[in-house]
Amino acid sequence: MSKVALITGITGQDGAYLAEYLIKKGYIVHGIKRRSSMFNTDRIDHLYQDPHVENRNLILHYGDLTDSLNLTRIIGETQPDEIYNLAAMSHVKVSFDTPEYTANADGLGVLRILEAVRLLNLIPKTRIYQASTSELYGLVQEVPQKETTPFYPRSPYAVAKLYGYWITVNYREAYKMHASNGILFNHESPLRGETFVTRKVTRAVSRIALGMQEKVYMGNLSSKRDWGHAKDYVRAMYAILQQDEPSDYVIATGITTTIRDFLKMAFAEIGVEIVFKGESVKEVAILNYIDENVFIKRVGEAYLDAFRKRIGEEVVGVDPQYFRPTEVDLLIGDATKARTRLGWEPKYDLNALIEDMMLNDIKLMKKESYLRKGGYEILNYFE
Ligand code: NAP
Ligand code: G4F
Repeated sequence: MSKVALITGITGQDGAYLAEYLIKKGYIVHGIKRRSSMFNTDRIDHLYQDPHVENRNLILHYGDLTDSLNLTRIIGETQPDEIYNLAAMSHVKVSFDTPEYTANADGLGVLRILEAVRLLNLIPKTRIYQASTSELYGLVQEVPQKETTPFYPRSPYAVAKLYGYWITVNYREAYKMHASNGILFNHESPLRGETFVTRKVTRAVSRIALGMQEKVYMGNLSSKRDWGHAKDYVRAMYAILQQDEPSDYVIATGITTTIRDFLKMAFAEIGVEIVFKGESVKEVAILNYIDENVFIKRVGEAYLDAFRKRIGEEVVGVDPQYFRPTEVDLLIGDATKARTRLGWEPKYDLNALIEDMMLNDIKLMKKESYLRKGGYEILNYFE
């Protein structure tokens, strides 16, 4: 008999990697997807099976974390062995614009799932993973941050996730549920949403190299993040639910890097050196040097002449609209507990992560540029 997993947030970055990972392990995966006016299944299209196929291993259900009745029905119908609650309004800056919705989905949504499992008498069967976050540490009280470090959330997102964290602990203690928190530090990939900083950078650097964009405007360049690869982090989620006893785990690489250095590394990936000048909102990065062999290998000879002409020009600027009312300045995790108890180790370092993201975005942006040119040709044809 195959094990059954239910993933909320299956259309997101982590949901897509986790679904693929569990299907490879022989699971039947049910996923909850919000209704939207477009398909919005790009990240899992390669896993999708037509409803008429027999013995499907991926089944999607319409649902929403703000809808208790619907969550309870889906959990009752699917009778999952494992629930991975990954759905969330996951953008920290956007949570300042939509604080009530964020509290509802990211905070109360967790309660709805726990309570559904309890009311359906599924406690002996169903194990629950809650997607908790290093944002809980916020204004950090200890460096590096580990499971025992006190929390100090700094955004409506983090405050909502704090509720999610503690209600998971409470249901574990009150009802002996196998419910665990993964306190995951930032993890990225080619599937990362386009408005998170790493993907914004790898897309912009690719577009600048291809002549599709002149400059990218950023927010706080000095904050530091502990970035890993999402592929490594979904392995940890799975390992957490395979433990005999539920518990909470920090998942992190233990290395922290500024946004400024991430930008330098992304440009370096295509053989380009940038130099930062100025301070605060006047800070800019200038295109300083091109290693032409690397540029040709990574981007292509066809783009070199135009790019060479840009030496000495600004390619990065600062726009205060991307600043947050309260910032998390430094995150760096200590994943000793995960390493010792789960045997978890990340396979990707930051260079390998950036290489993976840059290769993907250069390819994607070339395709976008080609289609755009094709689009114009078609328009001209009809004129
Ligand atoms: P993501 O790419 O933003 O995906 C979020 C998923 O949640 C999407 O499938 C989204 O659906 C879905 N969703 C949002 N609101 C929903 C609602 N009300 N009802 C049902 N589904 C909803 O996020 P991610 O990077 O994969 O992260 C997964 C989880 O881990 C999130 O809970 C996030 O807060 C947490 N986390 C992430 C990181 C990280 O660095 N990536 C670190 C720590 C914790 P649509 O596709 O329809 O938008
Ligand atoms: O990429 P970010 O938007 O991620 P953030 O805020 O760290 O949150 C992500 O990681 C959390 C785990 O710690 C998750 F829980 C959460 O769901 C999400 O996945 O921003 C990272 C840093 C911030 O300090 C931000 O101020 O980058 C800084 N930044 C500078 N310029 C920018 C920008 N962030 C964004 N999104 N866009 C910018 O232009």
